[in-house]
Order: sequence, then structure tokens, then C-alpha cells
Amino acid sequence: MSDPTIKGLPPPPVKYDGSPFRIAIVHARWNDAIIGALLEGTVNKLKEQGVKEENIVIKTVPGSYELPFACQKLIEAGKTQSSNAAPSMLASTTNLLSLIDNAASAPSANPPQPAQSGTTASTAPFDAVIAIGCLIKGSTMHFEYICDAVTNGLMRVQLDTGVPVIFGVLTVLTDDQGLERAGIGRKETKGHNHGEDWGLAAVELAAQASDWQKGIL
Ligand code: RBF
Repeated sequence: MSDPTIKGLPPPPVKYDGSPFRIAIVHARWNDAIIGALLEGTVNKLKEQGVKEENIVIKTVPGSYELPFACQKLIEAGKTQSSNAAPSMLASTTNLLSLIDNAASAPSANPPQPAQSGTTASTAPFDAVIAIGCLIKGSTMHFEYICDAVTNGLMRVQLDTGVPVIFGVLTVLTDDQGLERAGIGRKETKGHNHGEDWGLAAVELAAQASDWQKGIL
């Protein structure tokens, strides 16, 4: 008998091409068995949608509470990296002037690195960021506070930066709920790996946001 459930994500109306996009993933390390499976599901789906492996940047933070800050900084870093890699005419003029102004000053501790030869990795700003974490309820109010802060924080980052931030944070009441939502349940039904949905959502939002940015509806 087919599953009578009506819950869940149907396939997108069109298949979006992920090949032009650069996607960042930031994941928490708490509850690492669950996180590992979610990360794998996310990356596999991104690649299935055409995102190039070299254009998937993965960073980690200790816990989910750190995710909003890390996403915001990574989005900024992507923009900075992009402007360092391809300076505009105005920026190059400014850079030349600053060379004269700063001729006697000490060199930067972290000078921009040239692209490694042979790599085709993009240095464009990120088209979407996926925040992955798993919060499991304990016996205190900690869970409620972190869930609330992370959810609001991630929403704020995407609205403030204009870069889609995919909410890949499980907020579960038991270990089993977490394992099942990562597709590694202990019962006969392993459950569904929600990382796959997050990979799909990232490509869909990146494609739509990039069109909308150009005025294409
Ligand atoms: N981080 C998670 O990503 N998932 C958790 O289930 C989780 N549970 C926590 C429970 C307690 C009691 C504490 C103190 C922290 C927990 N964290 C968890 C870590 C939290 O997100 C953050 O990394 C730390 O609070 C440091 O800012």
C-alpha cells in the first residue's frame, strides 16, 4: 500500500540547473552522526542538480547557536573574495593610489592568495548558504532558547544580506527523531534524509534569486 501521508516536499515545478552556482554549507558539529548523514545527503543532492564539487564550500562551527554568525561572515567573505579576485576599474585605481599612500606601511599578515593553477573553483559571491545543525531537546530550557535564536538569526541573515539561507536545522525531541530525519533511523524504516531537500532548496532559491536580481520573472 502506498504511503497515505500528505506531508513533505513535492519535486520543484522545473529542474533547476545548479552548474553556475557557488554554494556554502556551514554545519554544526554537535550530534555528529546525524550531521554527517545530513551533510552527505545535502552534498549529493547539490551535485545531482549540477553544482560543481569545487564550488561547494564547507565550513564547520561548534554548535547550532554559532550558525547565524558564521553564515553572515561567510557571505561577506564570499563578496570580499570576489572583489579581490576581479577588481573593478574604480577599485584598481583606488588600489594603485593606496599603494602610493601605503608604500611605507607593513605588508598584510594575510595577503590575497593567487588562484591555484589548474583549479576551476569559482570566486564569485555565494548564491546560497545552507546552515545545518541538529538540536536535541534536553531536560532544561536550553533547547527552546537556542532553537528560537538560531531560527530568528538565520532568517535575519538572509533578509539582511539578500542571499538565500536554507534552514537545515533539525529541532527534535528525541535522538530517534533526529536519526530518522537524517535517513539513518534505527527502526526498519530508516526515514528520509532531509539534507536532500536542503540541497534542492538551495539550487531552487539560487536560481530564482539570480533571475529576480536581473529583473527576470
Ligand atoms: N548545539 C547543537 O547544535 N545541538 C544541540 O543539541 C546542542 N545542545 C546543547 C546543550 C547544552 C546544554 C549546551 C550548553 C549547548 C548545546 N549546544 C548544542 C551547543 C550550542 O549550540 C553552542 O555551540 C554553545 O552554547 C556555545 O555557544
